[in-house]
Amino acid sequence: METPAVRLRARLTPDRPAIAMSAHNPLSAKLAAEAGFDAIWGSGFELSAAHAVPDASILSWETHLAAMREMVEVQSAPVVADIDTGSGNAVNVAYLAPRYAAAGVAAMVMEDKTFPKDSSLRVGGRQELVPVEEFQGKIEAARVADGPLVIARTEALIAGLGQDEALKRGEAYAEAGADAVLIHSKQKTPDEILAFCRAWPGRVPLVLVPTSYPQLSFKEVAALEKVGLIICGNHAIRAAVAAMRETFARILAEGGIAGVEGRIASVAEIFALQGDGAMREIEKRFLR
Ligand code: SPV
Ligand code: MG
Repeated sequence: METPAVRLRARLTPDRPAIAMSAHNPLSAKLAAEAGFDAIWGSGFELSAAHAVPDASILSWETHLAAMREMVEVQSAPVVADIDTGSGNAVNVAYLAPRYAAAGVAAMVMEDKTFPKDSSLRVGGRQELVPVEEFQGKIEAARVADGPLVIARTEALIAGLGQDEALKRGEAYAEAGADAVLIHSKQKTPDEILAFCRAWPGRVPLVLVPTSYPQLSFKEVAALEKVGLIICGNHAIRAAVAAMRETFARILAEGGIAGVEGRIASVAEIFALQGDGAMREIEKRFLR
């Protein structure tokens, strides 16, 4: 059966990693798919930012799940859902996973931090990890027959526990049934991640989120032959914020909207993104 998970698994090719773009609503997901990204990253950071709250388990899982369902509905690239810690223990995960499966997501990324989580990128953030065995139980609870892939994310490097602990955790998570392992780092250079990738035994593909070390190109990652998916973690919301700030400031500074006209999307473009063409078909067929 060609489920979103099956499609995504076939694209986790370490000699040519899939590239996912972050999204915070259906429109950004649609734009990412239109641009040609292989997958959509249903980012908790972006969704939290879009609600103007911290990425610290403030939004409910229902809010995140609803956003994932809406992203699946409006475009056809596989959606990789960032379920953070799974909102609790393995029991919570066992109830969440079928709901994400029903929403049509291709994969769920679950991290080994304690609930409530704090953002990995936050300076001085709370980065406490659950015991390995506990997280293995959560991975097992996340697996649904014919459901989303389970990508286990270790925060061992983020928590400052070092490469040996990160490798131990990654291997234990693959052993528990994870389809891929996301290894995250907030070092400003890729050295820590490159060392981890080279030491990784390759039982399952790795996933990287190179926000902190943007100098690492996709080509360099492909050359490692260990990474199946590269996630651009927050580029949709950062692009949107920068564009809105610039436009808003210019309108006020210029005392009118004429100056920004050629720099922003046209109303016709927005109609097209809203699916106006499809609605016209419906009108033709059914409106009497
Ligand atoms: C997210 O985008 O929500 C992530 C990636 O989990 S990071 O913010 O780098 O932790
Ligand atoms: Mg997140």
